[in-house]
Amino acid sequence: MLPDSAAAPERTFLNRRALLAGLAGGATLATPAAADWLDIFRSKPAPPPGPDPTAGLYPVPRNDAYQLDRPLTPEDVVVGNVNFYEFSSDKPTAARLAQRMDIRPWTVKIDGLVEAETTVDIDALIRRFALEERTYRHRCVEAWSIAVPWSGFAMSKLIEFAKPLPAARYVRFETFGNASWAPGQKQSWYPWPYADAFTMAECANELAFMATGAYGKPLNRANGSPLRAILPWKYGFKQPKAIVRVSFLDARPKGFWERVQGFEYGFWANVNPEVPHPRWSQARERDLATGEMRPTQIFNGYGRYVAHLYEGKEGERLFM
Ligand SMILES: Nc1nc2c(c(=O)[nH]1)N[C@H]1C(S)=C(S)[C@@H](COP(=O)(O)O)O[C@H]1N2
Ligand SMILES: [Mo]
Repeated sequence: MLPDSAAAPERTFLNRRALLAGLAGGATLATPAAADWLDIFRSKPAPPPGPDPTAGLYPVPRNDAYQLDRPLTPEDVVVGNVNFYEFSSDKPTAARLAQRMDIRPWTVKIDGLVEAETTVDIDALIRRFALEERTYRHRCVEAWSIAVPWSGFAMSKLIEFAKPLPAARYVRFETFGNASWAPGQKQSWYPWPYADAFTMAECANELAFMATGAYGKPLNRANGSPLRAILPWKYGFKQPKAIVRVSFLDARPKGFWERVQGFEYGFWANVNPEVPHPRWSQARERDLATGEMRPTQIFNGYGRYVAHLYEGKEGERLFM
């Protein structure tokens, strides 16, 4: 077994940077680390997942307001190739190892600037809201894209339920911390747990969504079951998976990737073909299923819903 001390943080981080610097346009957030490959051999088979207590709620009626300009990505591609650094930086490995997660019982803590802090059981939370299906485009900062039929509820309903105080300006969503499931969380140079945040206005936008399912069933663990944030006009790294905590804050927190590499990943992270990532162009995107290249659209094509949120903010690093 590779002791964690064998991977000195700085050294590994520098290696990773060096590898990335060598990748012209072949953009990934990081490169599979030796530890990931070791973990494949070490890992025990996942325990058989128990029946999901919300399975009977799906499929849910589709909300036709949000139409795609491309075919839905096949389910096996979306479930089998994921970014979930808690498990691995290699997409199929992460998808496989994520099946280890024990997602019941599961609670979500609501804290910070709210009338009363509370912890709510996920099944009670999911059953509070009428679930709907929405088909959304998803654009990863690594320049690949998918189109997914998510099930869930508007983020605004969760915010309403939480009863924030008027002083609340930002909402932060935090992923679980449990290194016994998630070997990536032993990589101490990452600022675990994964988290990211949005303004109250972004959360209130009609597009902002909490996914509890996809493809007509409960969300696969690999895609962030039992609860994941979706803001489809932003790069995918602004969508924490497997959420355990929702915090209402008066100061803007830094997200996971902003903390790892703030010169490359910022707070707003709105999809924009004209603002290149420091290491690659964002002008086009690769369909994760077919390899087809498409031009990337400003706000991932959702400008008519969200452009107004950023008026007057031109002085900020808006898009990365
Ligand atoms: N907890 C957690 N959430 C995460 C990530 C992660 O590594 N950990 N990756 C993000 C990134 S970069 C993207 S593109 C999307 C990917 O979602 P998918 O793997 O379900 O397609 O999840 C986001 N949410
Ligand atoms: Mo991403």
